[in-house]
Amino acid sequence: MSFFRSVTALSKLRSRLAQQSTTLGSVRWIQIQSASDLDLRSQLQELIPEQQERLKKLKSEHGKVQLGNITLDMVIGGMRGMTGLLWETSLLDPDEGIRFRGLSIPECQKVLPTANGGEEPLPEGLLWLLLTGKVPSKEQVSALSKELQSRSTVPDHVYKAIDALPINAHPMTQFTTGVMALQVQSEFQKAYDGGISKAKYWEPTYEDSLNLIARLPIVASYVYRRIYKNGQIVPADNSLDYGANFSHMLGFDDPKMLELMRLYVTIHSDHEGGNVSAHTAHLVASALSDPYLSFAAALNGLAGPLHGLANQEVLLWIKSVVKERGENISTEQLKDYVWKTLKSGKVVPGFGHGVLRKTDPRYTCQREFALKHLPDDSLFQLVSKLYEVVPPILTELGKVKNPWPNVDAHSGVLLNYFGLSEARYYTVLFGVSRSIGICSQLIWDRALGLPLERPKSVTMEWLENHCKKAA
Ligand code: CMX
Repeated sequence: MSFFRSVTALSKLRSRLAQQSTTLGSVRWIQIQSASDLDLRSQLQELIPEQQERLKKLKSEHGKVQLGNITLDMVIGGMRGMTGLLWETSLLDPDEGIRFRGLSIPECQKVLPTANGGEEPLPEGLLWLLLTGKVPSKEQVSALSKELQSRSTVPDHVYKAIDALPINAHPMTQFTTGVMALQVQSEFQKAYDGGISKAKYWEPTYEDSLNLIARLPIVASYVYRRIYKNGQIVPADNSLDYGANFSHMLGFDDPKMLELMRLYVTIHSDHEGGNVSAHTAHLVASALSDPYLSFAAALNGLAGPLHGLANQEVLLWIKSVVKERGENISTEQLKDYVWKTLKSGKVVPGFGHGVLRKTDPRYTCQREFALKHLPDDSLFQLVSKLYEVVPPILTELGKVKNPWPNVDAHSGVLLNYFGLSEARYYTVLFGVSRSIGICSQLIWDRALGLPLERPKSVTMEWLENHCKKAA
């Protein structure tokens, strides 16, 4: 796209967004008028009463409106397709993919502030968007960057807790242990013990959430350097933004890797509320467990191979293909390898999804990044070949609802290209990113006063009897 055309497209998008209604669910632009415009917490403080009213009105006027029928298939089929959660920060369309506060990934790439000279969105900008529903200005994003830096001190006992684990403990186990150790400083727990009123729950939740988001890259990079770099720590560089500083602390300073990390953290942040990690955090927090406890629980779900661990599995699987058949594997040989995996009773990692029914736009934007920055990389070319080979085979199986690649099919080869080749570590990166979406929603959970989550369960006997009566 020419410079002129992209500027025109951007200004059209800006005016479309500006014309949208003034409710939180749609995006607004803000003119900076006072110092409080630069302060995220003050912005939230202003928004909360109007959103509380909005929810109250929905409940009182439409509380009995039906949202669909629950079938037996849904109950025994992992609640697929069952609408059962309120999640404000993002919404997933099966065909289009994720929208963060109404904005698709390409739209976020166009409107969210970037680093100087960079092209990818800054994760701080996405955090602002998810929390407020407004696209932040560059000044707001840089104020938030500084605020996160000011919150990023990790107490010594956290490192000691991680050090107590054997070096070969899975990186996700070490990371989650670090998060649990951070919990010692929970503001929410302190405020609750001190008898804080319900109406104020969101305030210590906000403090914990921002502290947690700020500290996670330090804990995560400590785990990486401990396991893979003989414990040699790279100190933070506070001249850098959130994503770039994370990459720097891991030990990667190539400007393209900094861009990749900004993009990576942004696109992995949130995927509506029903996925295992987001739903777990929301459920645990509904018992008024603080953000650290809730997020640690989410990480344990993310560490499962059908969810976040799939990014590790993809790179290990791709490397096993190369080890067995070489980088120049033919299309026919690749098909055989996919069939071999399936016939041994395993899934093809990185393909399929519980909700999506088309190629994941998080895959597509990583593919675009690869086409721009590493088009000749042999593993990227293998990933491209898999895009042709795997979907027809999964379709042929006849039972796979979505044969297309998901976010995890691509991330590993990008990280590997820039030298972050330790696949077992990849889910930790996903975890750091996920904190942005999960914590944003947890703040709204408390601000909106959402109740304890407690769905009804039934036994097989109950279902049999119910079906007999219904027949
Ligand atoms: N390879 C082989 N079989 C697959 C498959 C894949 N990639 N995707 C789905 N299937 C199978 C399922 O295992 C299931 O088989 P059974 O009926 O024998 O149990 C059948 O197809 C139907 O599954 P589905 O309804 O299409 O998919 P689900 O909603 O049950 O599961 C997911 C979704 C992601 C767990 C599944 O597609 C999968 O296992 N993919 C590979 C792992 C992966 O990439 N996970 C990451 C997802 C993204 C993320 O959360 O990070």
